[in-house]
Amino acid sequence: MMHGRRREIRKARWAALIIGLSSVLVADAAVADSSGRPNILFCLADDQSYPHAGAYGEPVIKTPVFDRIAREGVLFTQAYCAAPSCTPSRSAILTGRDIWRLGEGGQLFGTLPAEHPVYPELLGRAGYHVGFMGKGWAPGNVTAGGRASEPTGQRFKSFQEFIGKAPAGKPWCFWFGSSDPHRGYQKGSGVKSGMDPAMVRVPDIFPDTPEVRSDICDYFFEIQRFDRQVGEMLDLIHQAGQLDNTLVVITSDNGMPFPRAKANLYDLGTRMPLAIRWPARVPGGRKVDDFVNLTDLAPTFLEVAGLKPPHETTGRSLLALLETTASGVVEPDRDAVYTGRERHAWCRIDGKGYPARMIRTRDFLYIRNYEPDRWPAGDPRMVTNEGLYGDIDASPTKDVILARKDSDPRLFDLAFGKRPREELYDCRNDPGQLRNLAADPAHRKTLRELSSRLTTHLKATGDPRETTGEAPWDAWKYHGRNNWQILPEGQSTN
Ligand SMILES: [Ca+2]
Repeated sequence: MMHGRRREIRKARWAALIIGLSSVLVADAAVADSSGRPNILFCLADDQSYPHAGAYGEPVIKTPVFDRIAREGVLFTQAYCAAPSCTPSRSAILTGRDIWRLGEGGQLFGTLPAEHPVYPELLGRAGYHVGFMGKGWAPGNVTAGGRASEPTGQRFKSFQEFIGKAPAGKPWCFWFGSSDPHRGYQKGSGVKSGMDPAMVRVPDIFPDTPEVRSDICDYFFEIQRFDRQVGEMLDLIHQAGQLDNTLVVITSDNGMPFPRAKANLYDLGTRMPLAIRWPARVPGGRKVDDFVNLTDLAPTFLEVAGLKPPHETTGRSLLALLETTASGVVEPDRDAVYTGRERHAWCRIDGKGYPARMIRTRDFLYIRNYEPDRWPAGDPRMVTNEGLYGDIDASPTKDVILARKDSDPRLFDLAFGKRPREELYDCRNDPGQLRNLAADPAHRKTLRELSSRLTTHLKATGDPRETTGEAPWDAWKYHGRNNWQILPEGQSTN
């Protein structure tokens, strides 16, 4: 866990680097690739959930850049990350592989073993000018897995520097990893900027209090900053005359840093904003309801560059879908996604994780918790940087739910309590995913079907949880700082 203040300083530095870039003309910019391969600009928010962008109808937040990409390109309504946690989600984006195929790349503060090729490396070998700025593959230890360099390519101080150094005649591929809207926040910044907290749509899982509304505004405030920064980069590409043949992707690595969101397999943890624009080949103005996983991006980037994805890839290229003129359901077999989680923060005795997998279809969410005796949000006897329940970032909203434990035990239990081995939610009638129907006889058939489908997928993709029953994750090294203490028996406040 990065200390909040240090993170703020780092974020302020990034903001300072980018502000003002739009006024700088790019001299001698690279001309388009002679073979027609597009540039690729990948913009990744840090902890932003669906539907928190203007294009999805969210009334308070203003994201004109995301909305433009959606309007002139394709807006996805059912996009999911591969894991609701920074490092594994980024490992999956970079490799196009499910987290259970990535060894130590599948958990927070792990390492990404060199045996798993990443798309920036493959594009670099194919002649692309590759770089990144901000948060790349992180947090974790790059070299422990046998890599000599960052999986996201060469680090640049700014996008201006990167694009200025792009060789003529070569396409480029850039990863912009924002640290927004990751915590910490400047408390009250959202409301102070003019947002009306009364207009905020408070998800069902949070108590509707002034503190929670303000906390959500602070989160929106940071998403808006990310959006502006992407806009400044688009201005530079426009000035270079390359916007038409640049594939622009805007999405997020995992859900909002609030209870039962980030580090959880519910929609607030896994369902992502996603918009893609590429005027040269992608008809715009479309909304697509197919279920896509962010693992689909790496094979997409490889395909537009004329490369085949490596054999181990589980994602499926989106190119055919992008090149149609269709809206709604375009490829009917994209009717489900599978995601999972292992260890997130170091917040259980002996560093144990909370292993779980899920399948999300249009109507249902089914979750399998492999160790239901463990605490899903962290052990209540373990004090971490994030307080108790260390898988959930310290926050005003977390404090409100903890303080209301006795007056609102239902929300407390949903956020922090133990969970049964199986969970089933009817997303049509319970979009907040609060009523577990796994024990409901009326849903037994659905439960069996989804359970079977999940098992089949996990076995087919080689998940050790289902194939050998081995679970190496808990024994793997955690490359973060472990600041924690265990309270004596009986001293836990919860
Ligand atoms: Ca994140």
